[in-house]
Amino acid sequence: MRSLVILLVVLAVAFACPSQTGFKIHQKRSIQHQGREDKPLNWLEKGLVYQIYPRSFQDSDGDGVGDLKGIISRLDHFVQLGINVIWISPIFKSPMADFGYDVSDFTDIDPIFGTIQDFTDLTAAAKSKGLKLILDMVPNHSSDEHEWFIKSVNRIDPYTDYYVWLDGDAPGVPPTNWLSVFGGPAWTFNEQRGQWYLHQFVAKQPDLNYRNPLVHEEFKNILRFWLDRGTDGFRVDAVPHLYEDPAFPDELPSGNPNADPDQYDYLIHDQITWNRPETYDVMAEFRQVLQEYEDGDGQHRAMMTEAYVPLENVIQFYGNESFRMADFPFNFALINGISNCLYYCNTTTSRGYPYNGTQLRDTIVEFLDAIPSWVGPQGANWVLGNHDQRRLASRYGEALVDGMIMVQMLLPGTPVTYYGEEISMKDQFISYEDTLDPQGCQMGPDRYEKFSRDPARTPMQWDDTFNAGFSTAAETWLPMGENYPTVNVKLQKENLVSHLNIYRTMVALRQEASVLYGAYDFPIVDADAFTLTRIRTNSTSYIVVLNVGLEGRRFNLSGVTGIPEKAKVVVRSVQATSGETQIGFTINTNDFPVGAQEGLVLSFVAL
Ligand SMILES: *[C@@H]1O[C@H](CO)[C@@H](O)[C@H](O)[C@H]1NC(C)=O
Ligand SMILES: *[C@@H]1O[C@H](CO)[C@@H](O)[C@H](O)[C@H]1NC(C)=O
Ligand SMILES: *[C@@H]1O[C@H](CO)[C@@H](O)[C@H](O)[C@H]1NC(C)=O
Ligand SMILES: *[C@@H]1O[C@H](CO)[C@@H](O)[C@H](O)[C@H]1NC(C)=O
Ligand SMILES: *[C@@H]1O[C@H](CO)[C@@H](O)[C@H](O)[C@H]1NC(C)=O
Ligand SMILES: CC(=O)N[C@H]1CO[C@H](CO)[C@@H](O)[C@@H]1O
Ligand SMILES: [Ca+2]
Ligand SMILES: [Ca+2]
Repeated sequence: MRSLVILLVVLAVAFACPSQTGFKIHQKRSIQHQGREDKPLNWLEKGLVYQIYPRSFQDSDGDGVGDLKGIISRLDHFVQLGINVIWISPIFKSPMADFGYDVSDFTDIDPIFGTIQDFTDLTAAAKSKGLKLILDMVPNHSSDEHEWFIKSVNRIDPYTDYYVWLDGDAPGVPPTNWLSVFGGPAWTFNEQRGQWYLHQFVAKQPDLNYRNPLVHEEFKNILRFWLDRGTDGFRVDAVPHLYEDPAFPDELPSGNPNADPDQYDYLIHDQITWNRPETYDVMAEFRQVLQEYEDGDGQHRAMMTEAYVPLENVIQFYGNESFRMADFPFNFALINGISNCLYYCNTTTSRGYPYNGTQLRDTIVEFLDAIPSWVGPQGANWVLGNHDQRRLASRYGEALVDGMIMVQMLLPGTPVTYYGEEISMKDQFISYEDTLDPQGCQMGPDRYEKFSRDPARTPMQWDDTFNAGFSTAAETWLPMGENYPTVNVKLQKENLVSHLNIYRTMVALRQEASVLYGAYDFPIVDADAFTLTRIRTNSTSYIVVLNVGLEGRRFNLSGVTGIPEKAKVVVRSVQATSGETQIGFTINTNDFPVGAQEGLVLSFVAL
């Protein structure tokens, strides 16, 4: 009864929104979708995307910062885990005011990461190992040290209008009340030009002017530059911030009691500085560039868009049936919680907490049901963490990590892994003195902990030697995670019962026909239980049984469509201790135990 009430609330919210092209909520929530086996899946639909934060992956030259040569030396990690797509956060030339998200030359590699030659070596090495490479494109802004900006300050054409410049209302008064995402005004006065420039992020990240068609051409050429050098696609950053209302109105207060007047959440941004409809046109232009290359050699090129916007707007990034735009817009539902949580709208909820079973199911179903039928469930994607969020193990608690990975890997659609998730790395406490993230620094010593993204960006923990094998430097750019002597790749490889081995098994299961194409359903769900089946008749099929509760319980799956009386345990969470559910055992599906916060994957030939 309780869950019925939630269902009605969810539907009411969904129906209250204007209906959009391609956006549809099915009335019926119990699903038995069948993937289409007649439609071959491309490498992204079949694959798994792994996000590398390059400063923290592997340092090759002992300066304490990760680099491209370091990544090359670690490519076998992906091969061993069965990962086929790597996405690297920005590696372009940058003064590093926002650690690479402030680009001063979009067609060069920052010396801290290496050279164009290193990049060429990386693409060649990746290709030889069957890995696809995705670059992170940052179209909303450049660095203030970019040549375009310097020329724009000096009104040198054609750069004069490459950025968003305005006169103030009065001397010292910015043109609008707009706030930067990282806090403080979104406008900075430039003495030389005698005007204010817009920056939706830090002052060193001036917003490019997308009302100027030349800016579009510049960016399309940048995409071509990297496609010519073997890049397989792009992840496009901060998309909802591309356009601003051309009338430049002030924004209204949100009334959010948790936001100070200098904090982004203090104002409502929708349709003014954020989430404007023109954004989709730019993404369509970007897709056309990818299509040029795809038409040239028949190889798929991928585009993933980053947009923390309401679901109905997220879905529009798929485009329409005659023009597929993004391969997928990132689905942050498993980070943000259910429904329409706006960008940083509620830091408490967006930083997440363990779900109950019904909530978890509703969150997943909401996204799957919103995907247009011409895309199909294989066009979904599931993000559990990234460099802007608390790590999975810190958000859900370590005990739930394996269960969440099981769910992520068996859902239809592409899993996205943030580096370190495969070994369950945790957030590392970092003092204010050691804090580097502008989002943390901007907030000062009393508030930085809530905002700093540094804790989730500490170096990859490879082994138990000095600096976890990440670097030989006396000091790494961010401190190492303290738990690296016990939480690292090497130990978890050696230990049969480990997060890494569960991760690897799950990646392999994802390649089974029942998981790529089978029907999915959530047969038993309540406050403490979540189950997901992937069933293909007469084939090896799977069920994840996840107990999100704090006490052990027994399950009875008799009556669940397709499940026979006996099934085999193929994976279980590291903390599992029951003698009844050891890996490889055959169990009776009508009565078996699952411990607190434990996940179990059973295999069977579906009836
Ligand atoms: C599909 O999207 C493209 C690109 O945005 C647009 O040009 C086209 O008109 C759309 N087609 C339909 C049928 O809506
Ligand atoms: C944010 O979420 C938390 C947890 O659900 C809630 O207690 C708080 O009131 C919310 N804050 C706002 C401003 O909605
Ligand atoms: C699950 O959590 C939601 C949100 O906190 C709550 O409204 C709901 O009652 C819970 N459901 C159950 C079955 O406990
Ligand atoms: C499954 O196998 C049975 C027995 O061999 C056969 O009768 C049935 O047609 C098969 N079903 C499918 C969907 O292949
Ligand atoms: C499992 O459920 C079925 C009905 O769905 C019931 O007949 C059976 O007794 C149950 N088994 C156990 C061991 O509880
Ligand atoms: C997840 C992500 O990539 N977030 C980025 C969004 O854009 C801002 C500004 O470029 C970055 O600071 C974030 O890291
Ligand atoms: Ca280095
Ligand atoms: Ca913008």
